[in-house]
Amino acid sequence: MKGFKENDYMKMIFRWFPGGDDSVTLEQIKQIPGVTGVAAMLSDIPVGEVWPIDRLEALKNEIQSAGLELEVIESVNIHEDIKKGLPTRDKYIKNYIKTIENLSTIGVKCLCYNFMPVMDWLRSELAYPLEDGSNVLAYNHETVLKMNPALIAEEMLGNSRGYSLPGWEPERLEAMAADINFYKKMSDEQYWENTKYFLDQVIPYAEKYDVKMAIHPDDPPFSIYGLPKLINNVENIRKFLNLNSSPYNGLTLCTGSLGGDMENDIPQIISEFASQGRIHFAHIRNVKHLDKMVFTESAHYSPCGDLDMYKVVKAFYENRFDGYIRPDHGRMIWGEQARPGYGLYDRALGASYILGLWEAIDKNAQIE
Ligand code: CS2
Ligand code: MN
Repeated sequence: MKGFKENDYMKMIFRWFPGGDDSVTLEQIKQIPGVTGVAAMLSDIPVGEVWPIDRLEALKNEIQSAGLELEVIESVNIHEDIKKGLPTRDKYIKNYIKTIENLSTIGVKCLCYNFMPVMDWLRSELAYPLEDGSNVLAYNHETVLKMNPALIAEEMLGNSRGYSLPGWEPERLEAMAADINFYKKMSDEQYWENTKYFLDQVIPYAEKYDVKMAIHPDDPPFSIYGLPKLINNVENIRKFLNLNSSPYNGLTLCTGSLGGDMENDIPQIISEFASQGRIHFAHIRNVKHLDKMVFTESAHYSPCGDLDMYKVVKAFYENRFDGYIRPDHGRMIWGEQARPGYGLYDRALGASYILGLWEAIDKNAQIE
């Protein structure tokens, strides 16, 4: 086995929001040991439009000036017409392909996206207090079902400490209630067909431009408001990857999203798909269940949550994972005022912890 120091396996990166929309700076990220790059996005480009090359170049230059690399784009969101399978989807798919070409031109090799209908991730609380005095994002299924879908956006944004929330674009929010009704009438199989249509159009270009597509799991990993779910358990992930068998049709393996369902065996899921070379990007975080479908996010350290982070990291290591890893959401600690889930301190602790596990597993492998 090759050594950790050669850094042939994974690259540790950190999510950063450009355009003054982050309390965390690139200079701070640069000081986290072992973090070499970022996952970023242009949040002001309306969903469905081509990401202009000059904007991407400027973003890359800004990141490189701070001594970091722009490794992953998280996310180029999918226009709702594509997910709905409307005739207008072809125009948006064409734009998506052009964006992939532009990403390739500036040297980005991995694109994270999701195919969740109507909304991106959802929580019932953005600042749930933990015993240690910190606060975290939390999910309670019953509370969510009682929330008025049309008002969710307002509630979420009202609690976001003034920051935009990734994946919650204003135009998407406006159409939310009507969209939910649309999907309620659509069969799951139709949704899978719409997904395959998108993949079959886009993946050949992802191959051509050498940009790996990495779909993010649905978060939470169970259906809400009658909306279809695709990426929430091992069977559905297999089904998704089989829709298009190219390795460019791959995953963002988010331990916390899949970990929302206590039935999911995360290390086993990682082993299955990493051994097939289908995981390109990993989000690592922990969750703590208070009940079935009721959980809080937690510190990364295994005893703080339900996931065994040693087993998680080992599953990546043993399958020679050579993609990107980032710590996912962290707690809000030490009085930090940042975007919910995306403070500096706890994510930096998470990155160091994951790197520590990786180093220990690697050094142990050398002497065996
Ligand atoms: C992220 C997602 O903040 C988060 O929960 O993990 O929003 C993720 O960026 C998207 O779902 C990927 O498209
Ligand atoms: Mn994630």
